[in-house]
Amino acid sequence: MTITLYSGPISYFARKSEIALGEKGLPFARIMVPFTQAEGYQPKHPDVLAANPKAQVPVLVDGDLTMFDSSLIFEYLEEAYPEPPLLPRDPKDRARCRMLELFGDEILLPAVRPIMHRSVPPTSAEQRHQEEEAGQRGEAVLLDHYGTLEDRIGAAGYLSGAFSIADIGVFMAVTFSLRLKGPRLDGHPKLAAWYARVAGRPAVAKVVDDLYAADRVLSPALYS
Ligand SMILES: N[C@@H](CCC(=O)N[C@@H](CS)C(=O)NCC(=O)O)C(=O)O
Repeated sequence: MTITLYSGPISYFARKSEIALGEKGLPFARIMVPFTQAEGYQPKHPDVLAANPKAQVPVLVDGDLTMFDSSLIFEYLEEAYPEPPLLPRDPKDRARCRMLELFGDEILLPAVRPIMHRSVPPTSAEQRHQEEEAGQRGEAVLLDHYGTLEDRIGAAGYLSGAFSIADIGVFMAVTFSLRLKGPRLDGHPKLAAWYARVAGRPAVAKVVDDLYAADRVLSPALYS
């Protein structure tokens, strides 16, 4: 039975799910919900409204299961389709891996939010100046976290043993920062090498190419 994923063209969380499905080699039908910079996720897709009380993507349908939330989708995919694994085996290592995935969503992404204004044209020079002041504070926080992550890359070249959901989460946050012209990784050579390593994985590259293709259409302010 085919898996269906409701995704969004520049949805941080839905693109995480796409990477996990790709890494596990699971074919899926993708339904892109409407998104524009002006209207956001309006109008909401009726299937997403029916499936998720938070009215958010990703939503995954697998047979008689309909579920939402990218981290819960990781958990489901790992249990239902264990090979190849996207979490370590040892319970404590699994806990560490989950915390790093959460670090991407709940620590890095909030530091990226203050630069999200860059994806739309400025309404006034004064407003953009104020937005950029907040943005620069976010960038300083990000750089601080990059320093921490620099020491977290393990012997296998990934964040939590072999490639895992920790890499997917942190990679997506760093990708969002880079697409929003956030701080470059040059000052953090191990993190930069990790980023290139993750970006080079076929399942990741496919999603990133697709994300940037959508972004060039939806966020011309970033590409002018
Ligand atoms: N914790 C959720 C967050 C999902 C989320 O915020 N999705 C965004 C797109 S990246 C969304 O659908 N936003 C529309 C809205 O909140 O109205 C997850 O991990 O899936």
